Amino acid sequence: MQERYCPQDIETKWQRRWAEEGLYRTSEDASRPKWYALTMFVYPSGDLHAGHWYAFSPSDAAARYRRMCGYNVFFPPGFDAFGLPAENAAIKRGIHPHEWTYGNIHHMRQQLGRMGAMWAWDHEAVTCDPDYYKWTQWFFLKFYDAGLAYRDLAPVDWCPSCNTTLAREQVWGDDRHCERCRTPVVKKELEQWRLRITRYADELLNFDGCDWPERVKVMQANWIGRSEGALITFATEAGDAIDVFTTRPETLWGATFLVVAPEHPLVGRLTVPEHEREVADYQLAASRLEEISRMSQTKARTGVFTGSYARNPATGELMPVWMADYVMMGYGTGAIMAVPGHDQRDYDFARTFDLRIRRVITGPDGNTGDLPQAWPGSEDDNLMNSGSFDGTRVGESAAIVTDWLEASGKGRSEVSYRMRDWVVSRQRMWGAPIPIIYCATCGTVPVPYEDLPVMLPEAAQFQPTGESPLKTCDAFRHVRCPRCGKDAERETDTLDTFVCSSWYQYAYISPYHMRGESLHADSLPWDRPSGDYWLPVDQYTGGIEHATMHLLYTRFFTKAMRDIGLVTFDEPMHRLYNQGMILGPDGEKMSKSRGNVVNPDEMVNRYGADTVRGYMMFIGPWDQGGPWDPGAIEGISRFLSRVWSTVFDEPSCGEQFAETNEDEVKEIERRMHQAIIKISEDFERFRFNTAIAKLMEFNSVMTRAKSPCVVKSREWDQAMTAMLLLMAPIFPHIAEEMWHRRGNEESIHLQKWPRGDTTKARDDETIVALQVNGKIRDRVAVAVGTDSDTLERIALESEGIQKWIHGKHVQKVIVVPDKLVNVVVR
Ligand code: ANZ
Ligand code: ZN
Repeated sequence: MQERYCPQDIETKWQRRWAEEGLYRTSEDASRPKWYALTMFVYPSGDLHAGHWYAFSPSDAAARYRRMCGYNVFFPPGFDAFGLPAENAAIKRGIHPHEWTYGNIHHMRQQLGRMGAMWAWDHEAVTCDPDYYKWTQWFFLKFYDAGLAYRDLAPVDWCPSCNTTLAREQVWGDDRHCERCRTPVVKKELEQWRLRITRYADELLNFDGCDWPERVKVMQANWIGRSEGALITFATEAGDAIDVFTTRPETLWGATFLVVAPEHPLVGRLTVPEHEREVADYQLAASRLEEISRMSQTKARTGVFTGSYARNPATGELMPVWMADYVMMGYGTGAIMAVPGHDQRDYDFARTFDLRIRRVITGPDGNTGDLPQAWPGSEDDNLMNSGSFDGTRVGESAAIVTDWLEASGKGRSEVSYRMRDWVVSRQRMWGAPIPIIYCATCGTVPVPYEDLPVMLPEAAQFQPTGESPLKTCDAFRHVRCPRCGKDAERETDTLDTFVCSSWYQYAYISPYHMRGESLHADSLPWDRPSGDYWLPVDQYTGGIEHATMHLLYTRFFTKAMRDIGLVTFDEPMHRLYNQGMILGPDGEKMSKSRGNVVNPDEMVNRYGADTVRGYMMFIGPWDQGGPWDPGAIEGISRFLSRVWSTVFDEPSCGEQFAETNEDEVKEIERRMHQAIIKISEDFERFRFNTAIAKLMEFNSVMTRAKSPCVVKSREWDQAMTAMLLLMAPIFPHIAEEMWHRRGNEESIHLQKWPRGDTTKARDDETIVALQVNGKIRDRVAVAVGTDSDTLERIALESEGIQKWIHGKHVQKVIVVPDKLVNVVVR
């Protein structure tokens, strides 16, 4: 009698042995194809929660499967370790963010270890290590040298009472108040560093080489938001030019007023004295609103008249210039020509303020009457009230009108993008300092590559002053200008943490490459031959919440790196898979306030890591997520105990099974091949839940077949081996333990994935339905592939059929091989 399955003992034992033997240490091996399996790294919040397990354990199973299929697999871990929570914790507890972060990392490393994943720990990367962020800064300088980093004004959320910028998480409530002092937040323009992602807008819309979920591509395309249209210039009476971007240049004759954004640079010049007060009040109110609510279709239209007029270049009419918050400064030119007849937002605005509405597109039946609401028009309608363009089909009109605008110097065709250049400045302390120095004589001076990293100070004060501690840290701020040697100042903003995570897949290749060494412009952040071997990423797994920012930024980084000459490929990750979200037992998002958080540590203590892993993968299709089910985890636990006894317990049956039954062992072999084929397919498509269901079924088959004789057969032995191999990616510890107890020396994780044989997997008997005049009267078991003549004879001789055809005339017999025989009688 073997001992019972006790996960706690075997899991720590194997984790220790795997580490000692370096089982998951990874290195280049030209003899095997490589597989770079990347899972989105963690923020070191302090605790690994159920969501992390839900993301990582299936990623690990997929990586392990690849490894068994013969690939040299690279599956590195890391920490996305800069960011605001560390700074808040520092203020709250009076410790340095460094201390808080590294304490959490230490704890989470243990937790990640207990998962039993094949992490390549020798490649771990932590973004807040100086040997990591010196490269983040190096990238910034490379981008700066390539003209991809620049500084200009950009809006930030600003607390007028704390006198500081706020991160998105620090702005609370619908009234958008400061988290610290509750003062309403305003938008303010600050000098900010940006990366020129818009240079790649068109290329980023091309997803060749991305085997990615459709919805991620759609989300990125929407985020980039490419619109084709025209830029049209309107001259004001005072001689200023207002450019507008429109996607409907053909509606120019219907433009009856202009609207500029409250932040538009011309507002000051446009506003006549008697409107100044009103305009200023409106601008302040607008600065308190989020873009989302300004753009809302349902929000009541608000705005103020500036008192100025501009001339419509097509009709020559004077049009009033208004200012309203439904026009965004960040899109197009920040000014629009309002066409109330054909744009609903403009229509509502015109109705609210009693402005002119002119129809310039006919209706479906040539209708030209007044409009009860905006009429967008369709391709086959015609222009009207549009001078010499009357009667032009709407479908062709944009191109025709744009040509005319260009020929007459009133405008030109233009492509506009929703996406802006990426603002990377953060007025925060716990981030990579932007390596720039400002000198009164030399201006903006990049820190020389040799001087990297620009280190974060250890002595900064963390008082809730509302200012970045870097700003008040003189030792950090005061510096000599690298060009002229005079006193100068460092940039005190740090980089957005999305910059750190845009290149981490490259950092993993040779972590802390050139540790402690000084850098040069032509250094490379990884060891060249290693990069040539591993890059790019083959399979990326992670949450859909990163569909736009992170996944777009890392694509941008890769394209910029290619143009700088660092890599030769265009896309960072060939394949992407987005897992779903694990919910609390109540079906709601897990959260401390709801009290529905499942603590994976407790579950591991109780059931063992293999059960928790298996349970995570059994919940349902991985991309769908679902609620935690306390009952179902018991089910996985029982399954593992059952397999254990299938493998080790003595068969309990008596003498009647003294001889091996040929059919029985054939059945075992067949079921084994079926399991291998099905489970392999499931692994290819991340269908872990059905893979586990198949394992359960396979185990039941084996339990039923188990007899003293059968267990001595070669087929039984093979099937047991296959069972353990098939389990290994999902249940790495128990599979390893059973593997060794069965007398194997080498780790199961170094074995080859079993091969399924489709011929041997074929069921060799099938049930054929026997019918008389379409009604089933009998069933027989026959060999698969029995020919039609034989089937016909079997049917006619069967007792069940005989009864029904006795004394009748058989008209014809229809045979569908392997399925049915229908005897038609009269
Ligand atoms: C005249 C017009 C007539 C427009 C019409 C639409 C329909 P998309 O498709 O999203 O690119 N627009 C331009 N800049 C804007 C800004 N900064 N803030 C708010 N709205 C802006 O939208 C382009 C259209 O949105 C432009 O075309 C402009 O209105 C408006 F029957 O110009 B249109
Ligand atoms: Zn200088």
